[in-house]
Amino acid sequence: MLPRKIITVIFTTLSVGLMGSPFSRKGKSPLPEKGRCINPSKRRAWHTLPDDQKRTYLDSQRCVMDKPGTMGLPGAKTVYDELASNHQILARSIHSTGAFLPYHRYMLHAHEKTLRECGYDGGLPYWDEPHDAGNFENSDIFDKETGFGTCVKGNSCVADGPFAHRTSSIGPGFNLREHCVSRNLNDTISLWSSQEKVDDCMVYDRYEDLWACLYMVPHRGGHGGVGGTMRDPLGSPADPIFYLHHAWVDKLWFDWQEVDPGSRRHDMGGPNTQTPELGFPELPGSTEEEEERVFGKMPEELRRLEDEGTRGDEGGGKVTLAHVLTSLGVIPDTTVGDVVDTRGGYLCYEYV
Ligand SMILES: *[C@@H]1O[C@H](CO)[C@@H](O)[C@H](O)[C@H]1NC(C)=O
Ligand SMILES: [Cu+2]
Repeated sequence: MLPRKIITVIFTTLSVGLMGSPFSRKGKSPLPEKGRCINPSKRRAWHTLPDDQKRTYLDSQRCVMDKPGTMGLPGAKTVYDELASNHQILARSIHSTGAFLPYHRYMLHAHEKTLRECGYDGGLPYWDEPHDAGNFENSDIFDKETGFGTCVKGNSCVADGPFAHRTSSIGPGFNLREHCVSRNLNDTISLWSSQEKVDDCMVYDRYEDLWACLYMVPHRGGHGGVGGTMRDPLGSPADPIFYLHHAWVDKLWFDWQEVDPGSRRHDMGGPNTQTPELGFPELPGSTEEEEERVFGKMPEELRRLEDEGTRGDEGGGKVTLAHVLTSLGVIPDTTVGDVVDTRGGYLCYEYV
């Protein structure tokens, strides 16, 4: 099935067996402190990075995209595709649910690991979208030498820069059909990523309101502003700009938490699953209608993996700190509680 997952389970069992009992017998703390975070990596805005750092990031990104995948996930030919595949399979439990922010934070962490294996040792960059809102057209993030390639009006395949002529077999929607990575700039929609729209969300005091606001407005500003592949709610990670966009969304959650870390870092909520009558709230029609008209019928093997990844998500329930985050074996599963603090030990970074 998924060999790496089985290995993960074995390792987890082993390490609990090795570390748990001897420590507790001696009456010391039952487990060594779980990864302390002493020197958090710094996540910086792309437009502030020197060109050589931009190039290092882009080179590592290409390295991940050129490595053959090992997980056997449907449509995933490369290591890079494996997270895109996860995003497609689990799409309905990680969008318009309370797990939206924690899952994408976990996904960024997995993404960072893949880059590390390709020699990248800096902090993940983020796209400071308010800096470019309403003017994605002139953003230096789309530079064809030191950026992600030109983003043009009118849907077209990315034709220059480090990711020119890339294709993906994850998507569109639930399809597993090879298609080019495309963009279709819209600076009307990119205004949803403006500081004003961000501020509208930051007024909320409860996670339950925050996530929904970030999801519906600034998050969609980046996806719809870039357009093309980025506009596909399922297959969007095929465009590597996805990770810089989501690092920014993650920063918004981080910034909100920093206002009152004592309570906001542990504030969680939002529904566990999409409401079937609503599906994706930004799209017309129910889950079933979306599958018929927007995404295409979900193939059986994807459905089986979706079931596997969402077991335990009760319909009608709320997302809690105990909620499990899975990448179907790409990296070990964890819980929401492990990702709420970016300097908590499981994670070790901060936005500067
Ligand atoms: C940009 O998006 C807006 C809002 O969805 C839409 O009305 C408009 O037609 C789009 N512009 C282009 C050029 O596609
Ligand atoms: Cu997503």
